Amino acid sequence: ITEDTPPLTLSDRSLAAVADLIKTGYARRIVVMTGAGISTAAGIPDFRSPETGLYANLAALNLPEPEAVFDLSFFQQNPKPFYVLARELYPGARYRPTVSHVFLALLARKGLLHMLFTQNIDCLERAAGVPADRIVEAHGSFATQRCIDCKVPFDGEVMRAFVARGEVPRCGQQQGQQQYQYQQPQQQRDDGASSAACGGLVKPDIVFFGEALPRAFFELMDMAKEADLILVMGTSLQVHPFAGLPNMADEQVPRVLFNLEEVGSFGTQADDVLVLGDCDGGVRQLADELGWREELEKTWREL
Ligand code: CNA
Repeated sequence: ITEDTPPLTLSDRSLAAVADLIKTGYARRIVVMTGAGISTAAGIPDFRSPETGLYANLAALNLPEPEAVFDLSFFQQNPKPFYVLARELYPGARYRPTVSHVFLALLARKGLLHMLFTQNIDCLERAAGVPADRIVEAHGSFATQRCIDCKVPFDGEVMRAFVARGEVPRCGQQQGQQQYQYQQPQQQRDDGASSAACGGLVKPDIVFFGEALPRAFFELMDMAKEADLILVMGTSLQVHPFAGLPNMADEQVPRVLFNLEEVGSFGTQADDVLVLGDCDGGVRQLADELGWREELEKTWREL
């Protein structure tokens, strides 16, 4: 810290000082940015942790490179590896929200969550009780799906059954029939897509490499500038444009990183607090400082 460093708004770089900002009402518009690291404790591997990450596990699928599983042109040629992964990650009974997810739901319940930007596609924030209008799923999610050719949406329950069987759904298989049955296109929708089944591959609305992020991300990203406290949890901050979000607010705005490792520009600003370790542990410490620990554990247990 030099003479040029802007004035501190935290009394020191500790979770106790962060909790004070919240308890005194200074921090009321908390913006949170999350990644795969908040779901690893739920049993969902992240991408990049060596050995345990998804990319490490994909070796068995003989991909040209692990990232190919989220590459649209590869998917068009061979959608199977993606559906192996989809079966693993699919939201439902298998995975339960973590303490970190529940902490976010508490922030929302207390009217302190300005916006949650998540890169995760597992929908565990919703499952923990964060209201949908407080979440921007920056990389999409498994919540909806459509044909990659004609863009016609595909039924969620039929999709779930396909994924559970490890099969690749095609446009027109809404009834779950094994063979796609061709129907003549009947009419064009407003967006130019045909309303009839075309037999194209169906893909969940998660963002593949080279695909545009959802419109909501661009419409709502400026909310990061309105933050009076930023929490970043469980992300390597390697994927852009998401990785730029923690740098959008004014430099005086305190930022807290809950992560196994140091990432992005964390540590360069006077009010950066680095909580290195597993994020559930860090979140429990913050909950202790806030006097919310009992409520956090009870809400998590009773989910
Ligand atoms: P990433 O690049 O795999 O990085 C994860 C980060 O979290 C790393 O820095 C880890 O050190 C850290 N980490 C892992 N476990 C913990 C833990 N228990 N506590 C604290 N930190 C931990 O993942 P990102 O989210 O940064 O990358 C962006 C990709 C990953 C997005 O496009 C996601 O869609 C995608 N992804 C999502 C999921 C999911 O939805 N759960 C799972 C795997 C990958």
